[in-house]
Amino acid sequence: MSDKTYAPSAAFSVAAHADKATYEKMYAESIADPDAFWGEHGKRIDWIKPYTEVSNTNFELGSVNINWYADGTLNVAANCIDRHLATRGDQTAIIFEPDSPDAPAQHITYKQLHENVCRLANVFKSQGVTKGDRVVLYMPMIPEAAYAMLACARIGAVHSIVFAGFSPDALANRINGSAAKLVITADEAPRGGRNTALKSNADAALLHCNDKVKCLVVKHTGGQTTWTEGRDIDVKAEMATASADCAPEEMNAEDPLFVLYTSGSTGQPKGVVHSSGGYLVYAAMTHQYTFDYHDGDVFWCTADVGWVTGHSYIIYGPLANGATTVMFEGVPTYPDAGRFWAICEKHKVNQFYTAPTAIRALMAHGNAPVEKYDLSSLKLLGTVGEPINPEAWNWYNDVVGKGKCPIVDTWWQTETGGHLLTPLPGATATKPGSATLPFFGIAPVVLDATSGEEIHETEAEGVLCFKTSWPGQMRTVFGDHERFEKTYFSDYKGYYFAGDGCRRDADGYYWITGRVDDVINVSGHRMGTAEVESALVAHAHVAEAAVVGFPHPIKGQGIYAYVTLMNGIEPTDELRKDLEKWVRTEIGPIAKPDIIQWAPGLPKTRSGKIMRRILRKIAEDDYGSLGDTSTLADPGVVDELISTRIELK
Ligand code: 6R9
Repeated sequence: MSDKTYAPSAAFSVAAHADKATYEKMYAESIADPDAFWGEHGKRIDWIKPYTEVSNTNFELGSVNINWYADGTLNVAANCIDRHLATRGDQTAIIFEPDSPDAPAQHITYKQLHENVCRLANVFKSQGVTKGDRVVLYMPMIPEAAYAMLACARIGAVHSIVFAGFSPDALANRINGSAAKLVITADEAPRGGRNTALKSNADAALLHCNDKVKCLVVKHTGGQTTWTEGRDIDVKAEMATASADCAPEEMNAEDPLFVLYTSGSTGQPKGVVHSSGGYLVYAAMTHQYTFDYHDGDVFWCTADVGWVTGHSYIIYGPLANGATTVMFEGVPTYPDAGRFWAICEKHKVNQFYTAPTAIRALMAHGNAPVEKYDLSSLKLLGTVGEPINPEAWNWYNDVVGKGKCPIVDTWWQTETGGHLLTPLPGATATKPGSATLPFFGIAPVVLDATSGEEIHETEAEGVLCFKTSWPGQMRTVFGDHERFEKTYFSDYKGYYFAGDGCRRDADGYYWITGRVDDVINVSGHRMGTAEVESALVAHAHVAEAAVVGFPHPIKGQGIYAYVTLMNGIEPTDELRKDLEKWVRTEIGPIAKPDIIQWAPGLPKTRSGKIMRRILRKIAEDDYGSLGDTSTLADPGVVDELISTRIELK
C-alpha cells in the first residue's frame, strides 16, 4: 500500500462545503453531542410534523433497537420532488442516457418527475397497493425505475428492488419473501447492445408466486412479450389516463422506505430494511459533503438502482438535494471502452462515481479511449464497492482526473445506508487505497479479532466495528429481527460489526483489508488478500487478480492467486516467475503466491464483486460444495477455472 498523500488544492478547499478546519470542528461536535448535531442536520429535509426526539438507539444483544427522529413525520417523495418545484421546477432532475449512443438522451425536469411519479402512484393505488405494502421492482436502468421508487415512497409502499441481472428463481424468492402485492418490470432491458427478456423472466418467476400478484409492464423496447390477461398491466397506458395529482402520504420517520437484499457473496441473502427519515437525512448529507455537490452540478453515479449505491446516490441523496442526476442504461465498454468518458463530455458531468472493477477494466484498454474526450467539466471522482489498489487509483487520478480532481474512496455497505469512511474532498488529504476518515457522527473502532478488545493505539489492525448508531443505519432484517442482532451485534458485544478487517495507520487513516473471511493467515502472519491483489495488479501485464487462502501443509494457509492478464499478453512460465518475484519485492517473501493460475475471467456477482467463496473452493479442490452459484454473472468461468486448476507441488 502506498503512503503518498494528495492534499486538496487551496482553490478546491476554499470553495468546498467543508475545509479541514470545518471538518474537524463539525466532526468533534458530532461525536461530543450526537443528538444536538443530528437534531440540527435533520432539518435539512422537510418534516410534516417536526421531531422532538433525535436518537433512541441500543446495540446490546437481545434488545438491539435503532430509532432516529422517531416522533417526526414526513414524506420522502415530497422531499425529493415537491419541495423543489417552486425554486427549480424547470431544472433537470434526471438525465437519462440510453444504452445505444445513437438514441437521444432525455432530460426530465422536477415538474415532469412530479407528474410522472404522481401518475404512477395512482396506478399503484388503483391496483390496491396501500401504505406498508411491498412492491418489487425488476427494472432496467430507465426513468420508470426512478418513478416507481418514488411512487412507492409517495404512497407509503415499501419497495424491494431486484437487480435486473438476477434469475427468475431469485426474483420469485424476493417476491415471496416480502409477500409483495405487485411486481413492476419492463418488456426488455437493453445493455451493451443486447436485450435481456425481463418480462419472460418475470413470467417464469410468477409461476412460483401467489396468483394475486399483479405484473405491471413498461413497454420499453416494444419487444414481443406474452401477456396474461387480468394479471399483466401496461404501465404507460395506465399512466396516460391516471390523474397527475397524488397527495403524499404522511409517514413516520421510522416507517420502512425500502427493503434491499444484500449480494450473494455470503450465505443466504438478507432483506436489509431502511427507514424513511434517518435514511434520507443521511443519504442527502453524505451526497452533499462527500461529493462536494453544489447547486447546478451534474452528478453521475454509474451504479445500478438494483444496488444500494443506486438507491442512495442516484435517487434519494441527489434528489433530496435538488440535484441533476444521471441515469445510464448501458455498460462501460459499449460501444467501446470510451463510453463513460463520452457521456461525461456530453452531459458535462461534474462528479463521477464508479467502482474499482470498472476502473481496472477500462485501464486495461489503455489511455487512448479516455484522451479522446473533453473531461474538463470533472471536478471530483469517487469509488465504492471494494478496496481500490493504488495502481488503479493512480490511473484514475492521472488519466481521468488529470491530477486535478480529488478522489473520494468511500467505504460503506448496504447496511449502512450511506458513506461511513470517506475523505471530504476539500478537507482530507487522500492516500491511494485508503478510505481515510469517518464521516460526521461515525465512531469507528478497531477491535482485536480474537479478544474483541478495542485497540486504543492510533496504529491498529483488526476488525472494523462502530460504537454508536447513525441515522442511515439499517433497522432490521426483513421479518427476522433476531437474525439482524445475530449477524451484526453478536460477535463483538455492544458494537455494530461490519464484517471487514482494517488497519489504522499513524495518521488515524483507515485501510480496509477486505472481508474478514478474506483475510488469510500465512505462517502466523495475517495478510489482507487485497494487499496481494494490489501488488499483482500493479504489474504492467496484469489486468485483474483475486487471491484466496488454501490449506498448506507447512504454512497453515498458502496463497492461491488467480490472475487475468492484459489483452494480448501471453501466459508463460517466465511471466509466472516474474510475478512471484514481483510480489516478493512489492510486499515481501511472505506474500509470494504459492500458486498462480491464469484466469481468463473471474467469477463475479452481477454487481461485479469477485466471489471468493467459489475461488476458495476451487483452490481447496473442493468442488462438491461450491454452494449457491445462482448469483454468478457468468457461470462458465467456474468450469474453466476448475479444468485448469493447479496442484501444489
Ligand atoms: C456500498 C457497497 C459492502 C462491502 C463492504 C466492503 C466492500 C465497499 C469499499 C469496500 C474497501 C471501499 N467495500 N466499499 N471495501 N473500500 N471503498 O458496496 O455495499 O454491496 O453491501 O458491499 O463492500 O467489504 O463490507 P455492499
